[in-house]
Amino acid sequence: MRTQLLLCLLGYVVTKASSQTTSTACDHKHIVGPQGLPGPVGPQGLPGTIGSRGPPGPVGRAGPTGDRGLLGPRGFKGDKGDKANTGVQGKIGKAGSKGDKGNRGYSGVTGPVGPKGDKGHIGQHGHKGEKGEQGIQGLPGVMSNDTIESLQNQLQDLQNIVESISCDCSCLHKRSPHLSSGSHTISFPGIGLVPVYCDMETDGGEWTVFQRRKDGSVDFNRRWNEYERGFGNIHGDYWLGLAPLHQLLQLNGANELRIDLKDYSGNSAYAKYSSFHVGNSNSKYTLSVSGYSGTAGDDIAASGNSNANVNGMKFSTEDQDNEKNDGHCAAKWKGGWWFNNCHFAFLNGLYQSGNGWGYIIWYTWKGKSSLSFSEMKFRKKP
Ligand SMILES: [Ca+2]
Repeated sequence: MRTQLLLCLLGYVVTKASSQTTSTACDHKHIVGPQGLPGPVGPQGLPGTIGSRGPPGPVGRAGPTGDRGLLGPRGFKGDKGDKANTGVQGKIGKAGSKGDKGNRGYSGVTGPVGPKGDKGHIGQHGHKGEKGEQGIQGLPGVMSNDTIESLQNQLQDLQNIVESISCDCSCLHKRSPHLSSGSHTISFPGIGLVPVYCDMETDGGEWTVFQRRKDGSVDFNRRWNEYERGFGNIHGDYWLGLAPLHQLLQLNGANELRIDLKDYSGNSAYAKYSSFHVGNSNSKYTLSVSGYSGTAGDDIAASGNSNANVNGMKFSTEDQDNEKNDGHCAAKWKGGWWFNNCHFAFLNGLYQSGNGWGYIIWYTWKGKSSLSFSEMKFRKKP
């Protein structure tokens, strides 16, 4: 049996090798051999073709927030905005200062004459001799409002005149504390109404200005009667007058004097005297002055200068020589002043830029170099 099997197998191998088809003595009949051993592993097959793309996966989770970007460039300027609505009205401002006193009103019209009284009744006719009864007296005419107003105005004028008689700027200031610098009219007994200028600001104010040189528009080479009564422009070059000056000083009793000066370069200086008086016309308006203080130097009452000290000197003009000079200072230097022999200060001199004794000078301050401004003023001593 085993032999048969081996023969068969051998046959098989032979046939297989010769690629001949079967037909051996072993493939028929009934001999079944044991199962053969598994063949050796075949060679590796070729790689398969690439399969088709699968479906997209699900969306992943959001990533973390990125860093903040850099500041972008400045944008273009925007268009002009529309006009805003009108604002709300502001609050009412503070009340203004009280205005100056108005001018005096015109006089009122005279009132109409009252109606005539009725005639008396005639007595009855018949009885001889009896006199008729006397008529009733007529009522007086009624005074119109215009008449009353006119009388009130006249009364006010009288009161103003009475109040302003010889009242200087100190006196006016005490009556009207808010009075500002400027001209005011004063009434003088025997002289009448005279305008004066009040300086209410310098050194405490209340100064009555009686001399000013500022532009040369007024000639100061004048005669005695003009210096006595005054001349010039109250707001410009100006001389109050020796007569009203004496009256005001006399009324005040004690006065002080202040003199303000300026040169042509704009420098200022002043001289102040704690005592100041001017006598009456009989004394030729003799000057009494003392108690200097200030920045200009003392050129009118310095005791060390016997020729230029004008304290106690009379006033002189081109037509009145009341000086101590053998010649005639006022005529020579062309202006009225309290000359001695002759002067150091001369504020009524020639208004002109120059150098010499005849100009407006204050020797201790600027020598004989002329000044562009001077103002002499007094006030009642406090
Ligand atoms: Ca003389």
